[in-house]
Amino acid sequence: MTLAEKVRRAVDAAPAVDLHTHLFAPQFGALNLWGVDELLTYHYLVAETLRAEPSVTPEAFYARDKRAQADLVWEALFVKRSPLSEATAGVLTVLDAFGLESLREARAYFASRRAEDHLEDVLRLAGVSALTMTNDPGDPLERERWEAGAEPDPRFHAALRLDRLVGMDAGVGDLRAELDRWIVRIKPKYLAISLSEVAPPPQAVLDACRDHGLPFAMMVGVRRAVNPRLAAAGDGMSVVDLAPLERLAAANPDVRFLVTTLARENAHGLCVVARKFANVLPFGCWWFMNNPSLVEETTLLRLEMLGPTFVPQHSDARVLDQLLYKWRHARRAIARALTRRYEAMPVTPTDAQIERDAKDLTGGIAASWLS
Ligand code: FIX
Ligand code: ZN
Repeated sequence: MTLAEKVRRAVDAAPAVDLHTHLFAPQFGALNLWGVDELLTYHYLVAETLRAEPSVTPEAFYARDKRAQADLVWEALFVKRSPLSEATAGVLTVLDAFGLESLREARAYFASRRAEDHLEDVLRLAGVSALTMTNDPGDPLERERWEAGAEPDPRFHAALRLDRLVGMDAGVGDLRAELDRWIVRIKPKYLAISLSEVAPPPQAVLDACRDHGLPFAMMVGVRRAVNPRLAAAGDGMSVVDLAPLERLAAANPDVRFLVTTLARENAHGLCVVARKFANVLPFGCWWFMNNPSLVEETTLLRLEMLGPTFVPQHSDARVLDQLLYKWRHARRAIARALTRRYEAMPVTPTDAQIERDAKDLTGGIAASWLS
């Protein structure tokens, strides 16, 4: 077996711990999305469809029901054109994993599945042992579930998302009391926010993280609603200044920061910050970075600058079945980057070394930050 094959096998076999998704445990009812129509109406594909078919206005697209939107996406991106983009390739990887060849066959298959069985199959096929949700108490549907006493499947960890809670118009009187209340209720593994620029969070957030021993995740570089007509598909990105992150990490050595950036241009700078501050963990290739070429490039860069002390990828899945493609594709890119680093070593790594590194990178390091 070649070195590349050994690494590929080890990375494929290593359980993934998914640090950031938008999935919900089955206990959240309709918030738990799965099936081919959900896959096809993923906002990445909506953006690609509206680009490929400019005669369809965003308003006309969103006026259709979900099944009709999915039909349009299928026709535009899979029938009239070859599915060459990463998001379209992802749909094909999912269909292939279940041996499905057409939209019709896929719809019949998903309609025949029981949610519980489907969850087990997807987690097993994707090799995901645990994942983190994005839990927003500002979302009325979600809030209702938590307040009704939802206890999520133990493989689904909670993460308290603060975008709305600390937003300008949140109207939260006593933020610290509100944070404590939600931390006790949902038992999050970390607190998180998405930002256009790195900005220090309110003191109450840092204090809550410190007192509860929870990391604070910052997802940096998103510019919301650059094209509001596209709704969920309308966000853009920007390159950010990472100096405020250095100041934040230096001023709060007892708080752990999980950080991901949206711009390719920030990947290198984030590695430099992480070299200076052990309380900063670079994680994942977020959203517009989640392309196989960029995942491989970024993982190689991080290995070169940090060794195996970062989390190469999270899925950001919104639809359960996406775990299959996001992890399958990420594993290939991670394995390629790891192989290149082993090839640069003067001695061949042992099987045990390869296995250890693969496990650390796909799940071990993420798990240690979640414990
Ligand atoms: O803010 C986030 O967590 C983003 O990942 C999402 O808002 C975004 O819509 C997404 O799904 C990206 O993959
Ligand atoms: Zn996300």
